[in-house]
Amino acid sequence: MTSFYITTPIYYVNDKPHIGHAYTTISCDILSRYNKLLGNDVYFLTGTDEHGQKVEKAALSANLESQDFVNKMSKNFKDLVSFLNCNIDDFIRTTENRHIISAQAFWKKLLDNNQIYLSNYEGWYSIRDEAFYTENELTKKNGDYFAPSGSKVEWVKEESYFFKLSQWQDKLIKYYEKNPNSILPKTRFNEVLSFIKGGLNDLSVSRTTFKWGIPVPNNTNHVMYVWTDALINYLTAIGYPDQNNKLFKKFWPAIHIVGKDILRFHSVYWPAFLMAADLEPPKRVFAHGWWTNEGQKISKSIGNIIDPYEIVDKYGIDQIRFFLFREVPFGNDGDFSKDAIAQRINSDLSNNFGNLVQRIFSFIAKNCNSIIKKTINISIAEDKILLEFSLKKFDNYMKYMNKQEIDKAIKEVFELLSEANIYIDKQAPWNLKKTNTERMHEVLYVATEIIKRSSLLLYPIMPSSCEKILSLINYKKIDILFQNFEKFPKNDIHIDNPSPIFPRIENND
Ligand code: ME8
Repeated sequence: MTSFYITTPIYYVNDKPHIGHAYTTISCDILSRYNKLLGNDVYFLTGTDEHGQKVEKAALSANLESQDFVNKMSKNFKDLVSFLNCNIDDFIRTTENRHIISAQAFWKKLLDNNQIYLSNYEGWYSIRDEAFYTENELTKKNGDYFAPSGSKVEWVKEESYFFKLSQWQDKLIKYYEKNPNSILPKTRFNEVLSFIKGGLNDLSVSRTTFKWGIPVPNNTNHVMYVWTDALINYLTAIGYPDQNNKLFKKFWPAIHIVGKDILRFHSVYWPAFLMAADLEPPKRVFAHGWWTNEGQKISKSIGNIIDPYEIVDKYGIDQIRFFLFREVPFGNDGDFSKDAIAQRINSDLSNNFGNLVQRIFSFIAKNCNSIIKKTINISIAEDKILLEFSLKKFDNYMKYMNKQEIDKAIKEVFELLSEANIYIDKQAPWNLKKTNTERMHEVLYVATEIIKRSSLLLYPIMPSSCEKILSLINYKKIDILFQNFEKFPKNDIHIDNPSPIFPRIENND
C-alpha cells in the first residue's frame, strides 16, 4: 500500500482563523480524500504554532498568560477543521510535551552533527513574519524599514545560535536539480533555486530577548527560533525522535502544502535542517497562491477578514469547498467575491451537475417506479462513447490530482458532466418512454453510471453532497473507492427520490 503523508502549515494562534487558513486545510483534505479513494494509506496533519514573540505579544495584549491564551486560540483552529468537514489524523500543538521533547532531540542531533554554533546576531527582524531580513530586501519609508510582506522590521542585537545553512547551498542545489518535482508549481521551484544560487547565510536559530519558546538544551538563556521549533512539528506528529515508530517508518517524508509566503522556510531551511539531521527532505512542497477580498489584501487592519463560518453558513460547506478550488488554479492568487461564488454555484453546481442528477433521478422515480433495469450489453455507439469519455476524464483527473492541480482535475469532471447533459438532451428519454422503453432504460442506466462516476470524482471536493447523491443509488460509504469506478451494478438499481442537492443562489446580498 502506498503511504501518503500530507500536512498544512501549523497556524499562528495570535489571531482567529480566516478564509486563507481554511483554504490550505481544505486543499489537504481534498488531496487526502483523493488518496484514500485510490486505496492509499493516508496521514493528514494540521495544528497550531504557539511559540514566539508574535504570539507572546498577542497574549500580553489579551491580558492572558501565554499558555492560557494559546489554549484558547488553538481551539478555534481545531474547531474549524471539523466545521470544514476535514478528516484529519492528528492535530498538533507546539506547546505539547511530545513536541518539546522532539524539538530538543532534533536540536541535539544538529549539535552532535556539528551543525550549530554560538555567536551574535545583529540585523533586521520582523515580528509579524517571525523572519530575519537582510538590508537589501527592505524598503525604507518615513525613516522605518519594511519587509517585502509589508511588515515593519526592527534592529536586533543578541547572542544567538546559528545553523550552518551556508554549507548546504551546493547540496540543496544538487538535490533540487535532481528532483525538479519536489517544489511545485514550477515557477516556485525556479524562484527557490535562484534564491539558493544567490547564496545562503548561516541562520540564526535561537533568541534571548524573550522567553516564550522551547528552551535550547543545555543553555536555557536561549529559546529556539520559532521557525525551527515549528517545522519540526511534521516529525513530532509521526513519533520523532523515535525513528522506529510505525508512523515514522511508514510516512516520512511528507508532502507539505503551504502558502507562497512561507515557501522559503519549507524549501530552503527545512530540507537543510533535515539533511543536517540525517533525515530525508520532504517529498514535495506545494506552494499555493494568496486570496484577496474583492481585490484587496485580506488584513485585520483593513477590516476585510473573511470569516469561514459566515460564508459557509451562507452558501454551504461543499459549495465553498468547490468554489475555492474550481475558481482559481491551485498555485495562483485568487480574488474572493460573492458574485463569483454565486455564479459558480448556479452555473456549475445547479445547472450542470445538480440538474443532471435531478432530472435523471426524478424521471426514474416518476416514470420507472424508481427502478432502473440492469443493462447487460452496452452496444449503442453513443453510450460507449460517453462511457469511454468518462475513463479518459478519470485518467486526466488522476494525472492532475497527483500534481495537486485540483482545479484542472475538477474541470475534467465538468467536461464529463456537460457531455452527459448533451447526451441526455439528444437521447431524450422522455420521448423514448412512448416509443422504446427498453432503450429508455439503457439511456437512464448510462446516465446513472455517469452520475455515479462524476460523484466519485467530486467526492474529495464535496464529500457530503456526493455521498448524498451516491446514497440515492444505494452506494454505501465503504463503496466510495476508485476501484468501483468502472464496476457496473450487478442488479437493477433502486433510486431513492431526490431532493435538490445544489439549490440556486437567488438572493446574494
Ligand atoms: O506562517 N490566502 O502561520 P500563519 C491564502 N506558523 N492562504 C493564506 C492566506 C491568504 N490570504 N492567509 C493565510 C505561519 N493563509 C507559520 C507556519 S509551518 C511549520 C509554520 C494560509 O498563521 C497559507 O497556508 O501565518 C499560509 O502559508 C498560512 O496560512 C500562514 O499561516
